[in-house]
Amino acid sequence: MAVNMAQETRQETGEVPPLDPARIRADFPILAATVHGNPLVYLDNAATTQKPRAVLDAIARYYTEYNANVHRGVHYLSQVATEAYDEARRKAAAFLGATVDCEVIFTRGATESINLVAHSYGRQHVLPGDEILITGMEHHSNIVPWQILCKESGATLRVVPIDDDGNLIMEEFDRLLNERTRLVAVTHVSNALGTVNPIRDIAAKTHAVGAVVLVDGAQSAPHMPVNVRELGCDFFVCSGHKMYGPTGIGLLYGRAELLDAMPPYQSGGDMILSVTFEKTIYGRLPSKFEAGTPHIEGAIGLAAALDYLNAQGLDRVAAHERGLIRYAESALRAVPGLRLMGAPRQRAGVIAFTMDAAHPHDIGQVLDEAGVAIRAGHHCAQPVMKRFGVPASARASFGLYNTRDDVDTLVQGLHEVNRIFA
Ligand code: C6P
Repeated sequence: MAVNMAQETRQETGEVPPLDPARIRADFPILAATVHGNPLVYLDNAATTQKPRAVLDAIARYYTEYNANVHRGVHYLSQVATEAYDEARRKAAAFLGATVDCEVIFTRGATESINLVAHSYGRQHVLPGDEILITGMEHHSNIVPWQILCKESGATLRVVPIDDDGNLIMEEFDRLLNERTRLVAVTHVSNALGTVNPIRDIAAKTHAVGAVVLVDGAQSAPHMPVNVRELGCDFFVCSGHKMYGPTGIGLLYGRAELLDAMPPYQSGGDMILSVTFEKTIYGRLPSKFEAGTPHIEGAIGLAAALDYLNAQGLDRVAAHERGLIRYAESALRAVPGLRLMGAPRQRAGVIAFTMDAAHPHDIGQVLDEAGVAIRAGHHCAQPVMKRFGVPASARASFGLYNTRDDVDTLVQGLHEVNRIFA
């Protein structure tokens, strides 16, 4: 309440103070941890984010105060749990800018959301001779489901290449998009490069040829305000655990008209209106796509995470992280023998690099000794590694609680890498 009043006053005066990472850090118990005797510096936020106390408390409250199954019981606890679960969907819909709540389906994460669209929309609409267009910077989760669909349907997978800076080559996108294209699947932000893609432009062009666009928002939703209607996308997917929420819960946004016409992805309890041995009538949205007991705790925890992000303000989160990334880019460029992977026109969340002196796994290990958590490897984006001619990269990824001190500790660790290996 206090936060909202303060925000309202600031909005009235037009003053938007920057995020205060020190205050934010106090909300995340794990950030007080030490690793190998050093304070934890957590720079692996693209893999998963840490959780604020508000999320941990919301989950504990569910289990200690109103644990029950949802949409099934007439008893008090079930009604309270159902209200909390439905409220979580309302919050998720508002967070993404959906027109109606039932356009948001709870899934296990971005991966399951993409699989749902590939299996349901894809099998219904993609025929032999059709094309699906993806990009050269997709995570495996936004490649493999389309590959499988193409194999099953006789469609062709086309790939928009990326340039040396890690930007999409839009002239190639224009060339590859055509009247055979049924669906464009594109990441909003690359998890391997940090590139922010021009989704509005891509969506407008995709619609002009009569196709639909799925946006993989796993790496954008935690870092910037997202509005699916402003982006103009037909489907949008993201993962709760990358947005300061629990693992095992994610979102699929789909335009109601599209979701309504799609067949179920999985079947079972809670997704039907009636069942006889002769015939089943499916339930309406969103239950048609949520067979079985859902991840109730996950939805409630995610709603708490969205409340937390909203209270900070996504604009302020984006501004804070932009500043941090600029600072990190110039600090990393000053490390001898270090090469940044790509220099995208617009970057969010992620900076990846290689070093002459050491393999990314060795870099990761030396940093770990210093308490610094980064990711080393192919980041489930092997085509990006191939494009840049490396087997792997080291990747620092940022969240709203990271500070310039974190970057300084990272850079110190990289000098140590040079001291040991160079
Ligand atoms: N990227 C990373 O370290 P899931 O696993 O379903 O929550 O998210 C999959 C996924 C989809 N798209 C993008 C752009 C992603 O970055 C990810 C997950 C993590 O980069 C784990 S591999």
